[in-house]
Amino acid sequence: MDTATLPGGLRGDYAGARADFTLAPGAMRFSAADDATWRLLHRRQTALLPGRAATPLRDGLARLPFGAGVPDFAHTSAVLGAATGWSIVPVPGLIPDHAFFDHLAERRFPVTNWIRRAEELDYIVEPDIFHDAFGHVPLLMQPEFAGFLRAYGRLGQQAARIGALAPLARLYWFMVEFGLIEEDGDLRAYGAGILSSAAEMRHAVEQLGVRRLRFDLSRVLRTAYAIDDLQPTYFVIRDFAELFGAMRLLPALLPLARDAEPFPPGAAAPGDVEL
Ligand code: HBI
Ligand code: FE
Repeated sequence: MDTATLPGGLRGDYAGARADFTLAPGAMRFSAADDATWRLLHRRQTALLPGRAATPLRDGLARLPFGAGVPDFAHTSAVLGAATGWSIVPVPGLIPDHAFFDHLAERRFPVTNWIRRAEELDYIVEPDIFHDAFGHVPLLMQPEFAGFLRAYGRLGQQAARIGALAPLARLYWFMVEFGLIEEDGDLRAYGAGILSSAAEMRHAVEQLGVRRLRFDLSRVLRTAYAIDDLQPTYFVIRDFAELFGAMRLLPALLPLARDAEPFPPGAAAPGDVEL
């Protein structure tokens, strides 16, 4: 169990995980309190979506069985599979990059098999099932984005071989966790880290003084980020085709970004196009 590359103190059941870091589907035990926590988070975040969340995200969410309580993995995988061929697999929490990339490359999205405690409602360090399922799964119902994430997983395996995981992790952070998209001339959120957080949703879409930049792959690959605060910088795509198209440039840009000095979180950089 090579958990050596993981941060310490993770709360999930890593001892019970298999070599690919998945847990047996039956291993899940959610209490009535967990269901109540899920429903509270689901209700609060769903109320924030109109005028802030991207339409494909809202369309995907409407087709998923997420309203009654903590989602059932088999039922969610059946709906997701019919839409884009993806499934969700239970994991104890964050898993090593190589395992994560392997799952994405095979169209399996790792979803944590526990939910935050009531006192963690507004902020949790590790991704729990609400972040993973409510934040990431609805967009996996969208074929273009699902295709991008599979291509990302395949590239992760290559990036690991050339020591370019850091720039690739920045692409995931800015464009999967905190991505913004233009929609009919307005700004909309599609990143999972935004959609699963009330504070980040308002900050990303409405806060003044936040740096919102036109998506530029080289800039994203060189932009450092802090994981424990609201983001000072976001990147905005025109549509998912722009993000998908950028994947062609990655093999050439990854080694350059690997060897370049990263821009500090929130800093301006030459060539930035602010929105
Ligand atoms: N593990 N379960 C889980 N979920 C993630 O989003 C995740 C991960 N491991 C690594 C990781 N994300 C990022 O470092 C990616 O950039 C690889
Ligand atoms: Fe995430």
